[in-house]
Amino acid sequence: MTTTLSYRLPQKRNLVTELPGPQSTALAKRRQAAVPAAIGSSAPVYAADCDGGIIVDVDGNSLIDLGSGIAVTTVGACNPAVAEAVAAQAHHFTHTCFMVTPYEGYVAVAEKLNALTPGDFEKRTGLFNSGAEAVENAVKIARLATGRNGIVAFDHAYHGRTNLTMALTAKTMPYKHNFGPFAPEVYRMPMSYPFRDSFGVDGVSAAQQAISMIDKQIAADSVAAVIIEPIQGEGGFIVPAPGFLPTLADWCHDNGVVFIADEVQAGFCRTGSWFACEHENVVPDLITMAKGIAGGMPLAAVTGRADLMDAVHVGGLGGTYGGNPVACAAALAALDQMTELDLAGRAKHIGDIITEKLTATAESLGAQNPIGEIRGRGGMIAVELVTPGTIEPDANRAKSAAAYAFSKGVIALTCGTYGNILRLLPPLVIDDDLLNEALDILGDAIAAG
Ligand code: PLZ
Repeated sequence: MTTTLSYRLPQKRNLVTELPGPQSTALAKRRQAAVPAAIGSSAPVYAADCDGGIIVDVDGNSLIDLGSGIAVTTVGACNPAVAEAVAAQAHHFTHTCFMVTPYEGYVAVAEKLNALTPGDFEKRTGLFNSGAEAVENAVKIARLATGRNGIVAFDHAYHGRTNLTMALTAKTMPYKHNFGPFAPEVYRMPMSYPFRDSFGVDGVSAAQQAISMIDKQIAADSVAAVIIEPIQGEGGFIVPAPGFLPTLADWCHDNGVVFIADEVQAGFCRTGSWFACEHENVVPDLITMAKGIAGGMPLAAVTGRADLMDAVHVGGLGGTYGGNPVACAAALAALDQMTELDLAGRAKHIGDIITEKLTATAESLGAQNPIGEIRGRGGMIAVELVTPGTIEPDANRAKSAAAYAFSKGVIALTCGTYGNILRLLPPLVIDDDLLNEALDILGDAIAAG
């Protein structure tokens, strides 16, 4: 890599107490009395400081971060350019409400996203606060612009926790269970999941099956939009087989259906390109974005074809905080950092390191190897754990491997419909040595069962 990364905190794992330590345990006690148990934490040490690939907790432990706060801190959690932009903006104004007194930062973020997203047609961008809110707005726009109601989502999909996005999300526990009734006119189709479905790497046939089901169950002229994560996140870092996304996008195009790419998790250099749909040259009509966009500040966006976006009546979209000026300043700095530090290039480099190391782990375990598949792109890699010699999901192994890694100071998240996936999404500014150390520990964690 040509870019040199610099850090404020030492990029070294260092444990000085058991995890969680006494200070974190004391905070957990206060939390228990103040915060509902429904809101969980997968690595329950309380953060005191973060930089690069390191999270320092309140007891002085330094842990290695392989989760980026669920794919958010792509440029680091204290990127100096972001921190300066946030402070500078906060000294002038933290809020006016773009719907009351607008400001340049919002317009500049919109211009930037219109230029960065795929498609050489005229675009518009609306800014919101969370991934779920971006998805809600994309659906509103698609319905209004087409005059149709039906929305197609996929098996294993995750789109959020609001009422409409719960309806779009596939998995009931923990996201939907007993939270219904859900929004109507949402239809679920089979996803291409090469490791598990009968189509394997034949993405075109997998898409044709979904299309024929859409035709039979809904009819194209009742479908407003197809929404899909180009690489599914919470569902298990599922990369659809080649041809799946382009075939669906073509069908949408031919039938006046809005193709929405939910890039909330996979966007912003995470997969080795600005957006995951670019790997197959898919050009969505609308793209939803959040997470990595603003270096950790809450911001989300819908970018898409001007004719769709401008179909909505004046006043039809908005929200008090949408496109907050501090978040916009952070986004402008974070997006510049992605280019300056070549984070798309670093994502590929990180993906190569992870894949090579975990492949070696899998080989070293011989007949006892529980790694069914290592997949993903760039800095978004999944390890799917199974009973050795089968494709039977092994959720316990994922749980115990994550727990083992945590006990050694490595934060690794799990995901997947079957809960059997370790997902790696380190900050893209993680140092190579630190990443390698984390992977050694993760290898031991997987082997330990
Ligand atoms: N679309 C593709 O990945 C958020 C959820 C964590 P919000 N994923 C992390 C959890 O358990 O709540 C996500 C996503 C995709 C939409 C969303 C929703 O984004 O910013 O969490 O609303």
